[in-house]
Amino acid sequence: MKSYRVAVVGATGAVGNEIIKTLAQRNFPVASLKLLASERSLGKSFSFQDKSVPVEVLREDSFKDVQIGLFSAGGSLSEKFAPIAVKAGCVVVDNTSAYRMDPDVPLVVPEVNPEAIARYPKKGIIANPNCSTIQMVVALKPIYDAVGIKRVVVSTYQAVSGTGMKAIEELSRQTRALMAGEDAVVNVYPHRIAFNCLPQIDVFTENGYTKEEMKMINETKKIFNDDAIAVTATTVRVPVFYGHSESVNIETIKKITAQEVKDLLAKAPGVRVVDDPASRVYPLAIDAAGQDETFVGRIREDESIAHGINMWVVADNLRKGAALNAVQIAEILAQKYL
Ligand code: NAP
Ligand code: 12T
Repeated sequence: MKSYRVAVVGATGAVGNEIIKTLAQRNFPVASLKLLASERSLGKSFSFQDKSVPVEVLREDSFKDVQIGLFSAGGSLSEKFAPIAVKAGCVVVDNTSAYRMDPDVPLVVPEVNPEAIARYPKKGIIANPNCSTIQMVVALKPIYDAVGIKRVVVSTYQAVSGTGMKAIEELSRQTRALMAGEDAVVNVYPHRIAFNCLPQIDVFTENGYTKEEMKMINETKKIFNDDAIAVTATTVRVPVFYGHSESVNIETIKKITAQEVKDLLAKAPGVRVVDDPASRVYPLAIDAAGQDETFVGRIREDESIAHGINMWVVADNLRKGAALNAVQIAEILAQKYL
């Protein structure tokens, strides 16, 4: 079996850390692993395949001899270093929003549009979608194929780990402070996140939506290669550490019953139906954390319209929402193209 020289850019971050774990858990054929971060991380190391791998500082010459680069160190670093890596002969799987809407860069969720990977040679970059988009389209795909989708209305309940290590620390520090009767210090988010819900993820755009909401709208159309799907989104940060939850309302083109949706999703790749209201069983963020699947429950007909379905979709935002999806892309790349 062939094996590959891999680099993880942003290795010390919430996503990078999960990428290292995912490569090991899935036995990705790694010939050599290079871990890259900022100067702040010099001296750190991670264990991989029973060896300790030191973190190196990301530099322009970091990509000599690297075949696959998994990037999650922020958009501006991807803008600068992805083209440098490609020039050195590396294929980049980018987790940031920098290239997602570039028409020459495939935006891929393996359960939905794996065929798009074939277009990677144009720029040498494959984009990983936003975490909230990924889990939604995994759950929409079987319905889209069966009866068509006219419109989606989604509201999200997003975990702080999506923002990175500093936000995980902020929620725990604020919670501990408030429980001890002290004041909560606000650094990462515009307002206190402990015991609160923030209807703002990322910055606002001119139309009054946030960037996170516009990512869900635009990325969904690109992944399905269908500009006719109407999507509207409200994205909300909640005081949860791991796992994004979503209320998804779907207007289908042809009629489909709730039972038919359950049957379709039960055999869909990457999906687990968790839906037994009589026993109070439905997907929960605390159960999805650390898992690979996208969990779907509360599947029911929207009785306010002729062709409507409601469902509740939960996944681990750092796994299927980021690291796992990126490693799955790398697996297809390795098996079919490298
Ligand atoms: P994080 O925990 O804050 O980690 C950031 C990582 O980037 C760290 O490894 C950090 O290294 C590194 N970094 C920062 N500045 C650097 C520099 N100048 N040179 C080299 N490395 C640098 O954030 P995260 O949650 O892992 O997210 C990282 C990025 O991934 C985000 O900006 C976002 O674009 C993307 N992301 C995508 C999804 C998705 O939806 N698919 C989800 C979450 C995040 P140090 O430890 O040395 O500072
Ligand atoms: N602001 O990759 O804060 O576009 O949860 C992912 C997660 C941006 C992204 C977050 C964000 C992205 C967040």
